Amino acid sequence: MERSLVLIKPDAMQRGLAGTIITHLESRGLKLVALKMLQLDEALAKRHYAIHKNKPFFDSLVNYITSAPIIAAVFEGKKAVEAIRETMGATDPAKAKAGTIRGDFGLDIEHNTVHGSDSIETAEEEIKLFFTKEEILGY
Ligand code: IDP
Ligand code: MG
Repeated sequence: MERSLVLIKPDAMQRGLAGTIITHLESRGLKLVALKMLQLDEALAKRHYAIHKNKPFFDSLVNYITSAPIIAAVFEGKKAVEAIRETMGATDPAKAKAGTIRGDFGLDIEHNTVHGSDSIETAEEEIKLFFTKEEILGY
């Protein structure tokens, strides 16, 4: 079964949206198979967002994602990667459809509430950054 990494970002944690976001994803039929709360250090933030290291927003993004605790989760399901991206909505909340997580709760293109892996390959790499095999549970 396909898996994807979800991060509930600092802006969502600070506004008490963690439960709402998890419920939203569970309601889509996605199964929660791993979960932890942590505050990213700079090294892990830079690894997670390595693909963006040459972007003008990279330093600001690392600053933001390390600014408060986050929740990291693995969701499993049919076409989980695509289903989560669809449920999250577009990167820029101003362009995200109503009813999507970012469309309803995102503040701006940086503080956009939630992260979801963008492909099956990326998901596998990202999950490994946050979870050991033993932390991913079957039920
Ligand atoms: P995604 O999260 O929808 O996959 P990416 O392009 O991979 O979007 O960007 C990663 C994260 O970087 C975004 O979720 C957002 O927090 C931040 N970001 C993306 N584009 C911008 C920008 O133009 N300005 C500031 N932050 C950005
Ligand atoms: Mg991305």
